[in-house]
Amino acid sequence: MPPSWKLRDRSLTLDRPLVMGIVNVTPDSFSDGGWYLAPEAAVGHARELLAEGADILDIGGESTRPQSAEPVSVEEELRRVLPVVRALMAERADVVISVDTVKAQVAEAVIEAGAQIVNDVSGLRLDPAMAGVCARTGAGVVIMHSRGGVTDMATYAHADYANFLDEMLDELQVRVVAAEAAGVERERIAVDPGIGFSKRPEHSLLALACLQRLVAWGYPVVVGASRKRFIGQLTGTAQPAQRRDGSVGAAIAAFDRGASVLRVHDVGPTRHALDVASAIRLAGSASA
Ligand code: HH2
Repeated sequence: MPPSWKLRDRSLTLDRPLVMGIVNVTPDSFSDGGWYLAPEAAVGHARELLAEGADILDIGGESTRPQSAEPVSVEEELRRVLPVVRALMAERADVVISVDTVKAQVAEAVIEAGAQIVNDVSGLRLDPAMAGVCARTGAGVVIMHSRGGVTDMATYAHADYANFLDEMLDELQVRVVAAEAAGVERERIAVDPGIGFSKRPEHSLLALACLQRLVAWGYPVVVGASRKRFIGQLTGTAQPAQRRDGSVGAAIAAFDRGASVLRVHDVGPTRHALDVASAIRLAGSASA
């Protein structure tokens, strides 16, 4: 039996890498803020990502953009996200939607509207009610490593480590243990090293280089390196939208080290690259 990830009312088979396409319904996201704030624009973008081969749509209404992330109220976040989720569910009930939020009330309402996954960049840390909502609804849960609050988690404010890998893995493990203690089933949990979150470029590189240590825990691993700052530094691209090719490189390196889900802006190119990389892996395992 291939491994799988249990979600609210279905499972995803992990026999090939999955692509999670990003739909930011925000005015201020670092790479595409404001482009898809109108519900029709976000739904149109989501349709394009599905046509390009997205397996999951990750819909978020609050940015963690470095330096300028503005906290958003529950009402405002729901006003941004719910119409998009409802319109997509009305069109295609089979679409797998993940809600990118740190707020339990937002997660609960969006699951009620049809989402399958809660993607919490705080690792269920910032809202004490979040783990309970995840446990009660039976949603799939992405537990990501970060430090600090929404306004500074994507900065270097908390990026001081004596031993980066050990500390990052220990802190993430604490969050996984807390989720399981609150009743979230192990089969519903995926983990994410949180590329760029409280991490300098060298930390992001190390998290990717040593991803196998996280993969070894046995949970599906989600990686979101798409268009992030370390890619800009490595490729000399100031504009996030210019970082597509570097992002595809990061996705392939993550897949090669065992990542199961790649969270990306550029779904089509990533899908093609992953199809080739996974065919090469399959051919290798068939001949072994
Ligand atoms: N990165 C961002 C947001 N959510 N979720 C997971 N699981 N992993 C990530 O690496 C991750 C995430 C930041 O990227 P983006 O959504 O493009 O930007 P913003 O936070 O500015 O909306």
